[in-house]
Amino acid sequence: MQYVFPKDFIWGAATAAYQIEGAYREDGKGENIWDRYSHIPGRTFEGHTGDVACDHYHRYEEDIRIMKEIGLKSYRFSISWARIFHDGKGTPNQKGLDFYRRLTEKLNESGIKPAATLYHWDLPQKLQDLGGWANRDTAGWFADYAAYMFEKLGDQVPIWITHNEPWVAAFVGHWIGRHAPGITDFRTALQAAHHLLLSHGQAVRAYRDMGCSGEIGITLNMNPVYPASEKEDDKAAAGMYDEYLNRWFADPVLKGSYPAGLMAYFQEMGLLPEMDDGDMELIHQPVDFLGVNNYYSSFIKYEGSLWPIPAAETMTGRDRTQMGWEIYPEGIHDLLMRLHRDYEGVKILITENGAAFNDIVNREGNVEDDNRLDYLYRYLGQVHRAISSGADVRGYYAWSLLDNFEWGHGYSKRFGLVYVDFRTQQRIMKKSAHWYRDVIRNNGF
Ligand code: IFM
Repeated sequence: MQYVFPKDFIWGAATAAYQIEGAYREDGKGENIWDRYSHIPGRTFEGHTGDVACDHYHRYEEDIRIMKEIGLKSYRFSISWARIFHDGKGTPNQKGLDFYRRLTEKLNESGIKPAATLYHWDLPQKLQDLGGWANRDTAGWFADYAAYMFEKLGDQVPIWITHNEPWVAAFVGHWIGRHAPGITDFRTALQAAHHLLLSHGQAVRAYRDMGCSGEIGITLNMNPVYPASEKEDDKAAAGMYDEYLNRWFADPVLKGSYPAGLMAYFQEMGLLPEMDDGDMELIHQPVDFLGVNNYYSSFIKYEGSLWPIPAAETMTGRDRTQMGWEIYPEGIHDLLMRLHRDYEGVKILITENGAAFNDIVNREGNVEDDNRLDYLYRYLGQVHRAISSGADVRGYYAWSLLDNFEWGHGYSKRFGLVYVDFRTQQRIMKKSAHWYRDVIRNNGF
């Protein structure tokens, strides 16, 4: 074998509530911002919604059987806040909680470690009506919900993730407007980003105060950032883009401050978010790990006119996945080494990595997704290379276990190791899932 991974390496796969659960108004679940947004005509591909998705809410037992067949050591899923608190706060919904207890108990019985994300973009709509993440109170309501989950599921869940990709929640949801709640205001996005970070800190503090015995961290979407050319403008733009995409979240969590360059720039532009004394200390709680989601790399050119960040991603001509994301496996190596260098001692879980391709079921009823298998093979090879060079990577979760609702793209992009026929809900393990099963069995490939 060429690549042997460390003993006890966590091999997993990931999903998120809105993308797979369906049952969107069952058993007392409240409306969330993705329920609302996906029902607005024109917001998602062909009007797709997560109303049914993979129907995982009813089929979780079958899905756990598949996880067992693949041999997953851990399963990363997210909890739907509005299933637990219909209005985001107030009286908890027992039936919603029961679902996650059934799920996590079954996972543990099956020898699969649950890794629960508390927020994967599905804010209860009632809280959005009160200002959503732009409202500072939302951070406190999130911490209350988090503490409730720690109390009720702490005995079943050893790995907790406060937020998934707060950059996307803040900037794609509140500036670019291509995700719920569909706002297009940069100042609101920066304020939302600050409150997302604050809510992370408050939840971690609650976890510690409650004396919970598991591990807690946050998951960030991170790309290695390279200048598109040797030009000074491009180099400066790449530095700024790195502060925006990676460091705006990683620095406050791991170092207790926002990156200085972009802080000064936002100050000059009059864009700084409102913050209170003590916020940065609160955000800077010791975490047990940093969750890293990486799919591609950013090659940045200076773009004078692109307000407010005068930097833009550019293409380099490499092969692309169905998302249009260029395949550059060395990027994940560079990213992991950079995190190892810049955030000393950081323990990393790769909480997402994977690829969308146009899968088809062949005459034999199989899905021969060699392109995805190749992608995973090459990226995992580079993860191994980073580990060999000292990066402290403890686990890897493929995105995704199942084909699912890919946000604005609806069901048109398939990321799963397992194919889902959305008309019949039939599941088929793809060739990549069979390969991944062998990787897990051998702890390498
Ligand atoms: O599907 C998403 C997931 O919800 C968050 N990270 C990126 C994935 C692929 O776009």
